[in-house]
Amino acid sequence: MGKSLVILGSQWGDEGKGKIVDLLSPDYDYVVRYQGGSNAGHTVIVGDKKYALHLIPSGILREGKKNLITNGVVIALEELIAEMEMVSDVAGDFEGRLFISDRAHIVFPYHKILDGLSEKSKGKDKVGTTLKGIGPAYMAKYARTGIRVADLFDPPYFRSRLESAIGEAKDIAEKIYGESFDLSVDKVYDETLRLFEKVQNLVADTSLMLHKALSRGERVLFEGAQGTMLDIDMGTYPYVTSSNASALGLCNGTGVSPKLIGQAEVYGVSKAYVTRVGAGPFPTELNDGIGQKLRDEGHEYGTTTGRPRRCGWLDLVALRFAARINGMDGLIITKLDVLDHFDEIKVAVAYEYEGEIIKDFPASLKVLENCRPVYKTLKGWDKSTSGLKDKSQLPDEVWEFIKTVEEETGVPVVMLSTGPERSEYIWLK
Ligand code: 2SA
Ligand code: MG
Repeated sequence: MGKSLVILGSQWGDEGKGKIVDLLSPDYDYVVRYQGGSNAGHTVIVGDKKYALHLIPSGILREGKKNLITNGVVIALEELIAEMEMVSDVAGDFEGRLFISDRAHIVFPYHKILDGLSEKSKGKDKVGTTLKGIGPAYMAKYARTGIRVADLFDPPYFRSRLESAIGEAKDIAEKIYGESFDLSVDKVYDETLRLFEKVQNLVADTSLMLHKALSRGERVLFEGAQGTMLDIDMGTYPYVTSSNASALGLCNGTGVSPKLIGQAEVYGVSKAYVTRVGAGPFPTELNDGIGQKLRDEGHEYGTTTGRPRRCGWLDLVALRFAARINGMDGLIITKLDVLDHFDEIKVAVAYEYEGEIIKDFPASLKVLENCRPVYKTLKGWDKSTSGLKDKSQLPDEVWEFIKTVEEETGVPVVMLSTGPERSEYIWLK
């Protein structure tokens, strides 16, 4: 009997969490998605097939694992069902394998419309959302106008909630954004119930399930989506997502006591460099040939939207911050091989702001925008690390890179991912 484990993004998302969760899931009984929605894009490669998961936990690709979508997630039913169809060849029967919280909120078409209108109205200050309706769905949840999975079992109640929600969404569109949209209550109502019929047998009290599982000492793997720096409370607000994408979201997102969650270990996943999609501060961003080389070598384009990702050197100020707020027990570094052919590799160890050295990640957007990274320059290794499986094969310069990361963050690097395949990794601990 081992501990449960939390895997989360230490940066701005796309750190390669999907592959890591898939890799580690054989040792766990449950895999749990607890926040975000179909804005996530977790890519897992199995043999010659590539699966891009958005809502379903990556454990679905492993036989016998129970996969939970808990109350903190916002669910677009049409996307959930499309995804179930996509993985059905490996997943087999979903009953007993996929569970959906009765307390999770539903993302409706009007949330997606409002996401688009909100972004449009912001002009050049837009957040660069995935347009999946995530922000408006969480807004509805906190405004207490949201509709939950449990409500769909009571069609008259659902219909009355839907009528007022659509009315309100139209009002917001007109009064705030000066635009109108056409969406009939009947159509959304019928379509939602038609889709719900396909998944209603999967609905469960996932809070209770998890409480029991953890109390019995069963092993749970919690799969974070997006990344710590996109966390609604601790990220680069307002350029964040609308959920707690750090470990801070675990209790409210699962409905499980901190006492039980606190027994789990926490591993943060970080690329060997940094990427970000969407707008917002990014102190180590490189708008030059080096940034382009990282993008090309790392194939840095969004899984959900195909957008080119912004690229830059590893930011250890941000990583130190992520290590602290998540209580990280270990770091997993992915895409090391993208750095294989650079003469020099830089890592930011501090920021300089108005002549002062800052080592703690600041809250203020203004301060962040004017922070200049203070780099430590490391020697490149100019050898291929792609696909390596044994730590004795790692060049000395890679060990130097790892040592710097460990010293600056105070967290041991426990694993390196050396390629997209399931088998391409090295345990260092
Ligand atoms: P949203 O849609 O409201 O959550 O957008 C708010 C911000 O959060 C960022 N965000 C992401 N960043 C990286 N990866 C994400 N998932 C997909 C992927 C994204 C894609 O894995 O590639 O395909 O483009 C993700 N989801 C949200 C978003 O860029 C905004 O900055
Ligand atoms: Mg992703």
